[in-house]
Amino acid sequence: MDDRRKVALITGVTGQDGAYLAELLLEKGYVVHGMKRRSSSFNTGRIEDIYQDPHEAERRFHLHYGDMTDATNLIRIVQETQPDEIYNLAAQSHVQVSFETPEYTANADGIGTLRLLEAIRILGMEKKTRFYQASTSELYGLVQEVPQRETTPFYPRSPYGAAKLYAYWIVVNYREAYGMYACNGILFNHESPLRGETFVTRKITRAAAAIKLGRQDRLYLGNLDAKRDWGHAREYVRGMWMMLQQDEPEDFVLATGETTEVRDFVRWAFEDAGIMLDFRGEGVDEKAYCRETGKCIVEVDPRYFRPTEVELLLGDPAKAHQKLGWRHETSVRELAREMVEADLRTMRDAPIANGD
Ligand code: NDP
Ligand code: GDR
Repeated sequence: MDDRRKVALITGVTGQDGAYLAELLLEKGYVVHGMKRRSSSFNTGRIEDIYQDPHEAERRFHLHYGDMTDATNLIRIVQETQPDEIYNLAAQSHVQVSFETPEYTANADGIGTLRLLEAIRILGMEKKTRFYQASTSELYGLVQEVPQRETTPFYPRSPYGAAKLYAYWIVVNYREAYGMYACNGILFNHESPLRGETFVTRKITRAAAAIKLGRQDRLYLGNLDAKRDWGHAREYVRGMWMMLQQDEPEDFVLATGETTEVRDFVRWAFEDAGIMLDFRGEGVDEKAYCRETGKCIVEVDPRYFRPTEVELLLGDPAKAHQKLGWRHETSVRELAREMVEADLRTMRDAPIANGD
């Protein structure tokens, strides 16, 4: 039975997108292999629902230990799993953290992508295996054109963006040099209740829930003026799969075509938690107060400012609409509500850990 099923390998399966993609591919009948890092504590919380006991006879979901910085182990995993499709989602994906760990970020996100492509080539699988690369709207960085589309020039503004720029071009090069079916999905920000706790949307929705439940007093944030094109992760992983089902490999932007200030996301998330906010002041002096109690709830802390910032992201998903038939469905307003409701539910049942 398994012989006729498609086989996928997902790096970064324990992350937000990895979890949604694994779920989607299992629904589609794939055998799914996921690569996870060894960690001193459990890091498989997001894939608990699809985890299958290794003793199950009809198992279609398998986990392998691996790391993007370890070439021999990538070669072994690709050889053992013989995937029809590889989704390279593994990355040190936090932009601000990349300023503190630039070399590691370049190694995992940039050279890691090369290692995986080389694994395919060394094993002679260029014609068998299709490759998806998790490229990013961070490539656009300093605004060159709005809205940003596949042809917009890149100008990355962080070690993360620069590492992903290398990955983008090495994917294009391997496609052209070796005829590989390899695609870049240039994805704008996508969020969900599974979003990492230190990305701004989830940091905000968790804080809104915690403050509502009386477990936290204040939320400290950085640049409230930044604008992002935020969509729902579940819908974006569907686009990744679609990119690998075309006749010819191409690069695609996935975005909603709408942009929102961080400040507005804060306002909506707190509103969904039942707290109306008034913003006063500007820049580092900006604060938000609870309309009902007059208490200061949100404060700007310059330690969250980035040495170089990406001020405005707004994507043009026209090519994905036309060629893939992909469209986003959830609005950013609905996304905020879903995330706050999920955080309220989880927090009512469990204690919270601090984090920034
Ligand atoms: P997450 O940070 O949630 O997940 C990243 C995954 O990569 C985790 O499984 C993580 O493992 C794994 N990972 C990190 N470093 C390594 C390494 N050295 N070796 C092996 N695995 C590693 O990211 P998302 O799911 O949000 O994003 C998926 C991909 O898409 C990333 O490449 C990201 O840069 C890119 N992207 C994301 C966008 C978004 O808005 N979410 C937009 C555009 C691109 P662990 O769980 O152990 O930390
Ligand atoms: P981003 O996401 O950098 O766009 O990268 P993030 O949510 O971290 O930041 C979005 C914007 O919010 C501003 N901001 C803050 N950000 C964080 N994390 N914490 C804060 O306290 C805070 N205050 C304001 C940021 O300055 C920024 O302007 C995400 C990641 O998923 C990348 O991997 C992916 O490639 C891009 O999205 C597309």
